[in-house]
Amino acid sequence: MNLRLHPDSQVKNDHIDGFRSDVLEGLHGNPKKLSSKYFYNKKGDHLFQKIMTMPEYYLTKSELDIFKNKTADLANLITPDNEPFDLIELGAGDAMKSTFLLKYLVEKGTDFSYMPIDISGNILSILNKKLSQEIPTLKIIPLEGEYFEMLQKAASLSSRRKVILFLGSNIGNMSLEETENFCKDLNQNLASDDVVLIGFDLKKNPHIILNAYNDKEGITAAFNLNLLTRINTELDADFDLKEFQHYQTYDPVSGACKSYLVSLKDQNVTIGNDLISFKENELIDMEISQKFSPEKIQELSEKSGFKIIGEIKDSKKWFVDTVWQV
Ligand code: AVJ
Repeated sequence: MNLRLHPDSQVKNDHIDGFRSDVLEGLHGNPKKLSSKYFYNKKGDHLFQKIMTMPEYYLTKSELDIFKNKTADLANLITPDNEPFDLIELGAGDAMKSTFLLKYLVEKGTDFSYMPIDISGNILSILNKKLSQEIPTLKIIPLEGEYFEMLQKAASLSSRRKVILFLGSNIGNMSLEETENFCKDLNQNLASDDVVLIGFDLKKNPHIILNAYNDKEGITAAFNLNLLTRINTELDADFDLKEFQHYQTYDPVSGACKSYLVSLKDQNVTIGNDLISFKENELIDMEISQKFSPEKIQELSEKSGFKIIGEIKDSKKWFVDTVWQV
């Protein structure tokens, strides 16, 4: 595997500068936009862990059902011959689901290293600590940063066959166009026996989907608002959190589940030396969590040059883990 730099990652050698310029560019645009990849600071990691335990947030439970109860099937799809390989996880988080697969492979005596990639150094150190206790013999190489940058790093550390995990419908945080480009890039940079395990949240009753992102307790709202707090502290800004309100939508036709923050009045916000003006009811586009039909998944794989060699659904058939080969 010989990965190119993703165009996105080339400008971002410095963490804060990338954050500042992304935020300013997004808020100077029309419509205003912030990137959900910045949700994951320490507080954001904690809020997302709370989201995963909410009864409404079925995604984690559905995929956990697959990883817990269909572990052998998963292992068979990604490593049919049990030959040595590297297991790279994009957006690993706390690796709660993948731990079941890791344990299974270690018990089977499979020779592999685990390379979790995440944008949050905080969650990676939690993961590292937890996994070294739970599976002491596992070789863990945590990689903090953006997906493609760290994939390249992983490829430079080892030349074994790659199995890439991209779970939790993390792929849904990109627009459909970005998703297609991402999959094409991935395809161009993998060797022919490498595989990618991608988790997709499937279209289902729209109430179930909307409720997962619109909890009464306001945890999802706090998760969104936390990005404004992060901008306040890290970029010297003065967002008044009381004057922004979370608004969630789901369009069952396109499958786009989107979150916004609504400005509750005409107001100015300063970010360092920059001034951003909001009209009353003006929106900040915060996050997309795209939902997929089986046909769309098939189409995406074909357009990006992959072949789907297997898929496993949870018992409710709400979520699917698919295995893609070049
Ligand atoms: C971590 C990207 C899979 O989009 O479902 C949860 C993030 N946002 N609730 C998702 C999220 C609001 C989550 N992913």
